[in-house]
Amino acid sequence: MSLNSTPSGERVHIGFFGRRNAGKSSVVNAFTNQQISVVSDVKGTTTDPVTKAMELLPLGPVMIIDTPGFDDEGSLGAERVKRTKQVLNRVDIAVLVVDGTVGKTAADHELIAIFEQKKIPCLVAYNKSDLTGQKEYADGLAVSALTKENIDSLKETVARLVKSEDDGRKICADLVETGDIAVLVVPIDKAAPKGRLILPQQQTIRDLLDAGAAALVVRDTELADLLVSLGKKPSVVITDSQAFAKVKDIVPDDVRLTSFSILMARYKGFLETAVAGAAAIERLQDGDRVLISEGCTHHRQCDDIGTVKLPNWLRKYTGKDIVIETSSGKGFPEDLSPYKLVIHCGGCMLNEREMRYRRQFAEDSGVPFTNYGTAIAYMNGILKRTLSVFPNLQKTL
Ligand SMILES: Nc1nc2c(ncn2[C@@H]2O[C@H](COP(=O)(O)OP(=O)(O)OP(=O)(O)O)[C@@H](O)[C@H]2O)c(=O)[nH]1
Ligand code: SF4
Ligand SMILES: [Mg+2]
Repeated sequence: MSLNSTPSGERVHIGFFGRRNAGKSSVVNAFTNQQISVVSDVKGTTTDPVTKAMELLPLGPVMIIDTPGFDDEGSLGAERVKRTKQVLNRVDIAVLVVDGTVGKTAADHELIAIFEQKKIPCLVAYNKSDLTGQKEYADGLAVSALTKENIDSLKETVARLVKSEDDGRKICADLVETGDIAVLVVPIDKAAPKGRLILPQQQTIRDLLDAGAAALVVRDTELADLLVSLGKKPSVVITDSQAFAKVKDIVPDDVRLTSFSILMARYKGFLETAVAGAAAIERLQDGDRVLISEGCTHHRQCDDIGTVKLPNWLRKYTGKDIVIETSSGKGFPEDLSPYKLVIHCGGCMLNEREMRYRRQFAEDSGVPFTNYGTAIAYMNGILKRTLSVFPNLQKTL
């Protein structure tokens, strides 16, 4: 991901689904006007989901996902169908590509049922209109990947399905007034990426600027001096969760204190779940399993928090012999029943639908779900304080 690009979590994810040979990959290529996916007349050409981030007019920043056919057979086919099903947890909009010369089949109806169940807006594209000659369908569009007929209409219809991009959500702009000062504490240690800030920090700064507030970014080591030299009290101090233990003693009690990950949890709509989930740490017993889940595999931005620090803190805080398991990237266990708690990272590389799915899945499985920042604040005994910026959340504690 380049520095200036839109984070994948903020892109509208558009998935193309359907039977083998329906022309999914051909439609993806026509839709994007790029050769993203391999096309052939052999059934089962696309064996893994193909993902491509791009700017697409009139849609803006999108993530295009081509998938393997949903009717694939045999054990290998079942594996491909499984991967396609995983994609279904993160698409915002589904395009069902139907081979117009065949019409809808059982696999297509099964897909439509899944879209409905997951509340994914869906659009049917009856492909190969150059062969069928049919121009109208009651429940979809006649398109041809070959002649590009109606591909523009397909794009416009998808664009209409995309909810307006600015849905009014704020990271912290609603917590400050114009002219306020927000102090952002960013420890620069070995874990900090070279030469830049991580995404939640960049997004928070941008949000503060949008609100007309000043964002003062400082290391934990210079925080005390900065607070003394400031002419007025900052409106809020936002810290990296890892520096909580130190920062909480430096920031005066009457100054609001919170963390990037708590702000991001609220932004992504699961702060209340995370707060309730953190309380489960108190109930952990010897031999209990805890799943620590990271949204990316590169481990660059979050370094060893999930693999080393959190497990150590958990064992130290509870004094119990806890079994820690980890998952990373797009993978997430299909069975959460062995776990007493899921602690998820900020999920900055995952889109909201995927995070919502994981949270919902944990809830459906009866497993408490929290995130790094909330868990760390809880174990530091300052969760209540970090939530004081959200007065209506206090009662959850
Ligand atoms: N005539 C015609 N042929 C098409 C059209 N779209 C796709 N095809 C042909 O249909 C065949 C399958 O196309 P693909 O795009 O590979 O189909 P797919 O759905 O991605 O197939 P899998 O990856 O195997 O699941 C290829 O031979 C394409 O050339 C179309 O609009 N018109
Ligand atoms: S581990 Fe999670 S929060 Fe950290 S960079 Fe990856 S997706 Fe973002
Ligand atoms: Mg294909």
